[in-house]
Amino acid sequence: KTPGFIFDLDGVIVDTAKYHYLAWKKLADELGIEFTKEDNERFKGVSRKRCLEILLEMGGIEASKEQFNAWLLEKNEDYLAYIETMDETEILPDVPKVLQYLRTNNIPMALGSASKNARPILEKVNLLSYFDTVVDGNEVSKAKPNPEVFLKASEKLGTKPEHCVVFEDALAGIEAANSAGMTSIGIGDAEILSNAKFNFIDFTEIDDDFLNTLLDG
Ligand code: B16
Ligand code: MG
Repeated sequence: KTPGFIFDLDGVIVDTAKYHYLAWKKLADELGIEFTKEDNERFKGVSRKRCLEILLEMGGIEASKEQFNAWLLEKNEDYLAYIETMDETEILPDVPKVLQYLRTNNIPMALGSASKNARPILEKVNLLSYFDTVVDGNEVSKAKPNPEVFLKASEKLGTKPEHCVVFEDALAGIEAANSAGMTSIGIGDAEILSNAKFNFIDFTEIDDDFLNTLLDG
């Protein structure tokens, strides 16, 4: 059996959280809502729509459907302006090393992200070609911790969920991987991602020996 490897995007492959933060902060300032970096933590792995709902709840603001959609659009346009100039230098440390090792071993790979902008970001940082399939926010309706995004990725890879390995930086993402019956690998603070099967600060800690243990099942 060949395992399938599934990667989250933001916080695993690139740090787009800082651009999401700037775009949300700009909107929050306009609406007179206080929004800090700590608040932004709650937005990680969460869909754009749900993020705006949370922001408006924080400010006690009720919006019509039209107004809600206009703010969603505004946030995304600002975000797109921030990521416009992204390039390879924004790839998180040692990610290409791991992707290259897996490719050399003919391991099927998928992206599993809540972002509707996942594909253009992978193109900008020149990593799209590593992925056999991309499952992103345009294809899923149920947000993490619902396992839909990862189950879809395993289906598209043709790999059973129990043979899939998921790299995630968000608690909700680890929960999603676990409830899909997949091997979860937390990237980031092990205390926050305490429900992951394995934990690493980043990909510099992941060596070929560890990957081989995953490949052997
Ligand atoms: P977009 P991931 C998530 O990406 C981000 O962590 C989250 O902060 C963001 O709101 C979400 O994508 C939607 O992004 O506005 O581009 O559709 O971590 O699931 O790769
Ligand atoms: Mg993430």
